[in-house]
Amino acid sequence: MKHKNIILFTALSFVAGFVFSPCSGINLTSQTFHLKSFLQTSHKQGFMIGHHDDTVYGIGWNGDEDRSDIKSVCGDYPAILSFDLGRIELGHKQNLDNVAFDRIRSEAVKQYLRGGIVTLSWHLNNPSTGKDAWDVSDTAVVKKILPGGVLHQEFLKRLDYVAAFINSIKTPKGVKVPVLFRPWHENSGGWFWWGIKCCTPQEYKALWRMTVKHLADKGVNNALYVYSPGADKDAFLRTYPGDGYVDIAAFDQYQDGISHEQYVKSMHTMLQFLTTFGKEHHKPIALSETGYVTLPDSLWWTQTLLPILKDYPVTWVLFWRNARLDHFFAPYPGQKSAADFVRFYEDKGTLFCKDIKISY
Ligand code: BMA
Repeated sequence: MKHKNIILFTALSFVAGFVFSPCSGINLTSQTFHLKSFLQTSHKQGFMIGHHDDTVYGIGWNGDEDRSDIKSVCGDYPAILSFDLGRIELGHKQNLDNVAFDRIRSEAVKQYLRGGIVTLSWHLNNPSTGKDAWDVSDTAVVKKILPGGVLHQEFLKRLDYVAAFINSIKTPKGVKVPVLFRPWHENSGGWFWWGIKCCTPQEYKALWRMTVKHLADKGVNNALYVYSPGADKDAFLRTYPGDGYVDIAAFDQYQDGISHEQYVKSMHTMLQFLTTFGKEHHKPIALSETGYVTLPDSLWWTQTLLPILKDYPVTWVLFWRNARLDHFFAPYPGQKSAADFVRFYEDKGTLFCKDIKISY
């Protein structure tokens, strides 16, 4: 009975131009609701390809218009473009990787208008020490920013900058662009100030819920929330903020620092777990970051990644940034795995920008 009410309310609010999300109690814009519906079933067509900072720089270029290393290699943009909001919380004009927020906004709009999807991560500075996201020297930092903590009010102002930015991503016609917001990621590791070294599971969940609630209070109705700890199923469950606060269940796992065998094993373990979890909790699942830095294996795409993913209902797979010759995760023209990436692109299981059709 309750379920029927939700459907009815959803239908009514859709007519009114927004859609109530039974998850977080947020009135989603109709475009965001469409994206959410699309993500429920898109895995039946294949998994979408994503790349961080894809259209803002790559190997041997920076700031060019309409350029992308992935497009240069295979002829199409990724279905998902990822950008980072680190330092927006300080009111800065550029993020931690020197990409202007105005540029991120315009790239997000372009991606939406070409029918693609945008995701945002947030490597924010440590609000207690003022150092970067990797500063774990104050193990009480999360406690300090939660309600009742000495930095709580100050931290809400940082969240306000995020809300203002997400609210500001609009097409020339004034349509708010839906985004997949992925805060507080890789918390099962100890390298970020929101990770296991600096908060209890209860504090982490409180931080997550506070974030979702505060952004909603500030009018953010164009964000879906991606929860992505590391590849550790116990840790995934330990800090899961709850079905009402998460739209997509994901994880990050790289092949770096581990053997090929360890990578394959860890991916299968996590994907099997998430497949069951996703079905039980009605959440799409994703591999929100993966890659093999500098791609030393020329057949990595079709011999390692594709065989792992093909049997799971994975919604998207995202590769990290092409920052420099010792820190890139997608091929560029001439790179030794480029030919194999074209085979990966041609495989019917991979979805790039032109392969997806979202009825926004
Ligand atoms: C990390 C590295 C950093 C970068 C950060 C945010 O994984 O690539 O160099 O600053 O992501 O993009």
